Amino acid sequence: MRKKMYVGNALRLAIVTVASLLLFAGAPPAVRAATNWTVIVGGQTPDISVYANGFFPRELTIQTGDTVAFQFVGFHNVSFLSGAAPPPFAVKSDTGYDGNPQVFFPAGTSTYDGTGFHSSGIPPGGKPFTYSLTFTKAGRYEYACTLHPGMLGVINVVDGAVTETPEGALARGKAEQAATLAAGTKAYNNLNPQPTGSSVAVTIVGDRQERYSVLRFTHDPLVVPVGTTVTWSVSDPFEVHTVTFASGAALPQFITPQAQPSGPPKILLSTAALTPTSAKTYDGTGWINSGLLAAAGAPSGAPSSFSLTFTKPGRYVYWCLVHDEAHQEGIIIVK
Ligand SMILES: [Cu+2]
Repeated sequence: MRKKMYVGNALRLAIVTVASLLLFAGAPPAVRAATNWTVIVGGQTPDISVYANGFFPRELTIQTGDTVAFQFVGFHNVSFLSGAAPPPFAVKSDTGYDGNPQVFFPAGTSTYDGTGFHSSGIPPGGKPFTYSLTFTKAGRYEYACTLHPGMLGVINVVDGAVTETPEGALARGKAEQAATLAAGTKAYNNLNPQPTGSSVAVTIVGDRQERYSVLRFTHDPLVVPVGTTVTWSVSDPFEVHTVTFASGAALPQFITPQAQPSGPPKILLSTAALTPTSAKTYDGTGWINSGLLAAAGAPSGAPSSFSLTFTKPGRYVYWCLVHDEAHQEGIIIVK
């Protein structure tokens, strides 16, 4: 009797279990697995003439608990400021200016609930770099690259279902990045200023909406008569630049990490690059430097233009000391 009852209970349990499986077979799972998404950080043309200062896709909607892998292409950071002001790029030191550790080094945990300062820091050189952050609370989160003012992205985190797939979002990001690089390339191809009378204006361009910077001065060598005054102006919202005639001298390295007895290295900024010279004319000799130039209204407060008058025929090469590794080099032929 006792044994029979046991068998009967087991049978009932089996029937209930099968019935439950049939009942739930067509329904969605109650708990969705956390999903990984990709955002591309930056981008560049093969010759680095055009630099993408954007997050691709610009805006992404994910579900609470999902992780975003920020995949770096270039010199940027990913910073979630939670409403705080972006940290300045440079801080004053005893010897000059240092790069701000808050801009250069990682900060915060690997989860984000809409509060605190979380940053990737800059990518370590020479290898692919990905920064991953898991979003634990619903909300609309703006984030920034604090190296490039105005380089912004948005992660929307929702508790409900999302319609886009990670593959779809990545394809959208790649298409946005391609459009940015195409717009920048078009701008670069049009950089051929012509002298008007005894002056010529060279504009260093970038575009906040299209999210590019052109890391060149002119597309072709600039040809001017002796006595011409060239005025360089920065209208690129993202970058700082210099106009530097070294007359054959070695170019200083703009950023030099200096190891410390403990903790992270100091980030030394080149005093030679930061310091403007006073000469107003150039005859092919000596060190001429604009110091940092930035678009009007940029957070650095740097001047936006620099002028130089060419007094002797010759072929002169000049550089931006911030972007010389990206080959930001210009040529002026004075006849
Ligand atoms: Cu530059």
